[in-house]
Amino acid sequence: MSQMTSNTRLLDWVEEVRELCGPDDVVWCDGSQEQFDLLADKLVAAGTLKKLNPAKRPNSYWAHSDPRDVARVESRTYICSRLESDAGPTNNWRNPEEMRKHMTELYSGSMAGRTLYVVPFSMGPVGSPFSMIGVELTDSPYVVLSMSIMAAVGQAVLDELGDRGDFVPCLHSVGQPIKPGEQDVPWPCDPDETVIAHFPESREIWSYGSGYGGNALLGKKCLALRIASAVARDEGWLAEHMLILKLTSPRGEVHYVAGAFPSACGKTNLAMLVPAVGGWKVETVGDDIAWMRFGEDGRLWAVNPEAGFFGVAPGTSQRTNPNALKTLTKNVIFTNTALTHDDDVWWEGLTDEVPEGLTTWKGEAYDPASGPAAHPNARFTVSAAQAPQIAQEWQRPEGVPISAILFGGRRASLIPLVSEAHSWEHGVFLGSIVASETTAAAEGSVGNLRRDPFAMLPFCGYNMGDYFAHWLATGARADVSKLPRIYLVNWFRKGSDGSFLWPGFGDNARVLAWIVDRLEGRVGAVETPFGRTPKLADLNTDGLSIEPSALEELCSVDRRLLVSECESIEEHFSTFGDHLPKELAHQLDQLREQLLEVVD
Ligand code: SAT
Ligand code: MN
Repeated sequence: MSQMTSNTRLLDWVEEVRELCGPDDVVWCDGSQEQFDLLADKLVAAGTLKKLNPAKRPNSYWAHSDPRDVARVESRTYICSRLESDAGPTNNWRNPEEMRKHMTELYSGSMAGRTLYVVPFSMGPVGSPFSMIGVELTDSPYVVLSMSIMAAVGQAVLDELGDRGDFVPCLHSVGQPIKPGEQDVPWPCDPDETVIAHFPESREIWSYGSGYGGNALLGKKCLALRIASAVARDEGWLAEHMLILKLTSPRGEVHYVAGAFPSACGKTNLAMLVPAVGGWKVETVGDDIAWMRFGEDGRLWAVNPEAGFFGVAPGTSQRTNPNALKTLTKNVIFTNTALTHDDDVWWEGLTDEVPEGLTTWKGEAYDPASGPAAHPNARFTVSAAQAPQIAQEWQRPEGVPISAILFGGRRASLIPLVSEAHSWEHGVFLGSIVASETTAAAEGSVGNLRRDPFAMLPFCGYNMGDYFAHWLATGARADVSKLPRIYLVNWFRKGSDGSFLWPGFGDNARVLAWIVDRLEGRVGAVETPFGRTPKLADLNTDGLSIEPSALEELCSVDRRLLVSECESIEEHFSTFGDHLPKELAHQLDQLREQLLEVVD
């Protein structure tokens, strides 16, 4: 297909990349179903995709990657700002000119024997003033298909771009040119040379060597978080790694809630939650990214810039996330799950029994002795529009007004089930100290805590100390009475016997219900060092078998454990040097004062 735009910046850039990378031909993606199906057929013929059993899962495909290319590679992800201090202590930094030189060498001839696809995409609905347009040039048809699910792509985006419109150039090559006479492999990649580079000042993304997920679908983490966070800082809004859900109470009150959780804390499950308490309804607006800005009414409005879900399959089941299973019945690309004998997919946790005759994500006959059947980071890629629980307003250009923001981590001790921040500033402090334990930490042990502020550690496109300051400034210029309230939540608290105190999943709706009661001014609270926690009688426990002592423990803060927590926070804060806002140091001082009270 020939070009479908007269945007000269785009045309010049495509030509420049064609000369550099040397593909055999150039194909423009129009976003049509015909083109999608043609590419899928081509990938089936090449062995990259397998068509799943249409009687079981219509129009769905299974891919299994090179075993060396299975996840994002943070160690090879760079923020290439002019100044190293603008990337900050949590990012890898390279001088932009040096990086361009290095990657230009990598890209030279890298698409030989392949097709260069031009994928115009819009993060956010086409035409919304809040959307951002990108164009991904890629030599991976798998990426084209995935991008077509995760974003609006094609001619409508080019029409919106027009002759002079601006876009974020996103260059991607799997980095495995096909030499004359050579056979292609099903999953080309170049793991030894993989680089994912972001140029926040010129708003460009260059990715080389990986075909997987966040390394290759450049609209997602690269554009909608790393580049967008830098743009948001400059323009006075927030680009966040947050779900957005719509909550309706039995009284018909509607509240929209945003939430940031590090990976493996059940963010997708929460976004798609089926409440265990009668009369409550949760609908999904987004499961991964929220762009938030103040509306004319002074409230904070959030948009989900994505059009699909790129979720982790293992652990997804009828018990943990029935809505996800309903969403995955057709039109899905699965990557690195296991394959059943009758060409359907399976993963650990989907059923208690392991089906006979499985093929593993590596394409081998399943043998329990040689690891899981599905890769732990196996993914599904599916359009959000076909989710039964999608909120009708999920693509509203102006977004939804946020009432509450949740920050959560996986903490076996200390952090209560839920606590409400005293103020925006206190809430920013709580967001800045979000942490997750990689294993069940011994009481008081903080050795295996990973701080993941705002769940943005791998996704903040600039100095994270400055990012904290940006959050503080955002609150400071708002009408306080209209700001969302901020909550710290922890579904993972353990009792002395090492078992979870809280059932989680659908029962997390009980915590959401308490938050709504707080927002509506119906209930009081108890002061703790981390903010206000529920009076136990105010938590809806109908139908829940939980000991009162367990509830009490869940909502309590063991002040003795605060000693090591404060030390750990101090160490975490010290990494930001003079980029740490003084307000956060002050908040830590206030937390320390709680210690003095204990000693007294
Ligand atoms: O691969 S992605 O970055 O899109 C998903 C994730 O790792 O969180
Ligand atoms: Mn994510």
